Amino acid sequence: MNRYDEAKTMYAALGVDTEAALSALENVTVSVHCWQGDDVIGFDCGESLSGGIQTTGNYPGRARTPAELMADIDRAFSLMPGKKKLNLHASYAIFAPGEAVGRDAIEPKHFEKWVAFAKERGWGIDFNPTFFAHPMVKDNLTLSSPDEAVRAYWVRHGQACIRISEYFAEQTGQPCLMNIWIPDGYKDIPADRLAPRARFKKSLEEILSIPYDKEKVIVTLESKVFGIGLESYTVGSAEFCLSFSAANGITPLMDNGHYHPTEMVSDKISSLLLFNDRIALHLTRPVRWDSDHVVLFDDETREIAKEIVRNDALSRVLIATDYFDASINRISAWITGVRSVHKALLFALLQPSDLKKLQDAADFTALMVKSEALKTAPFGDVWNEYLRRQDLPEDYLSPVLDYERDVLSKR
Ligand code: RNT
Ligand code: ZN
Repeated sequence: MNRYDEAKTMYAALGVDTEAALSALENVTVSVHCWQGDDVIGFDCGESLSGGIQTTGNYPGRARTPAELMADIDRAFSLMPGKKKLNLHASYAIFAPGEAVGRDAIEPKHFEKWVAFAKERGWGIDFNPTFFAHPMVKDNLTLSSPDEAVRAYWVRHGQACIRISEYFAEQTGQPCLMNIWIPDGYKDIPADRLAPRARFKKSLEEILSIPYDKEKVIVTLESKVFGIGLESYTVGSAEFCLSFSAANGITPLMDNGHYHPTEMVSDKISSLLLFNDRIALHLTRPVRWDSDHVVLFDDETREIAKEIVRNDALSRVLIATDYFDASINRISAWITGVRSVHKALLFALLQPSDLKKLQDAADFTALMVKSEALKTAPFGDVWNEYLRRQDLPEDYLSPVLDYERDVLSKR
């Protein structure tokens, strides 16, 4: 008997159908962020990263051009299992030589190369307006700025991004999730917390006022607790973003690096599922702050996956990755994070359904014992089978190091 067959029998004894788990996982799409490849720099204005987010490390081999980033995406994505969407930021616009276009004037044509790239590979595209790392961010403010010229500039950027998102959906035949996140906030205690939020509200209403097909463009809004240099006040707080989303029929997005360290996104998913048809996630790994470390197969990632699976919400939770580590091989970082998401989902799919009954029967003794037993069930053998069925190697370090030697080290 091979190891998978043995694992299948062992899981069956626990009341788990490994075949059902494997086929469910094959149908899950993960939206993979492009920005792990180049430390969130993009191609449109060459500004260093700002907005309270930070990439740390200086590992050689960063992608510096669209061609390099596309090559790296190909190498990394080909070693990730499952269905993928490509998640782009507006700052990854590709301009013709000498062309200078403000972020408020970008058009679908600036993303034609990305569309061709995604279409050839059968991927959908998700999109993000880029409200950071740009000279029009004034005093750390964009959509909440009291300077009307600044605020209006970023409203036009948001509107331009809706049009580009619609173009992505039309071209790829898949809806485009367009996520709005702004860094706006204050380092120190503000004198007025209301007016910036009122301006943000007005700006979002203006962005959403342009006509667009809501079947094609799924607008999401991402909240945050604080950013580096913006410690005292964040305009787009959790309460603001949840309330705005509910009031305006858009979708809330939770990034699990955007809460106080003892607050868990895994605990928030069920509440949002009760009040939203769909919710969206940015999966990351915060270490003491929103540090955007590579996602690992850790407790909270598993707990988030369990909440999605056991609430039967795989089709209602739109899963994206969001991390950026520049201190290790970026291709390896990319693959490790996405593989970890799939691992966590597989782990969740391998939970027996009768655990809920133990809770209702107040049998917390058996619940603890059985949950602990599952941690050492032969999960690795089922995971390896999942990879085998997709023609993927268990070991991705060797191909990544080959690529580093042949390509990255020559940059
Ligand atoms: C920042 C947010 C946001 C960004 C990306 C690059 O804290 O998480 O989602 O990481 O848009
Ligand atoms: Zn995020």
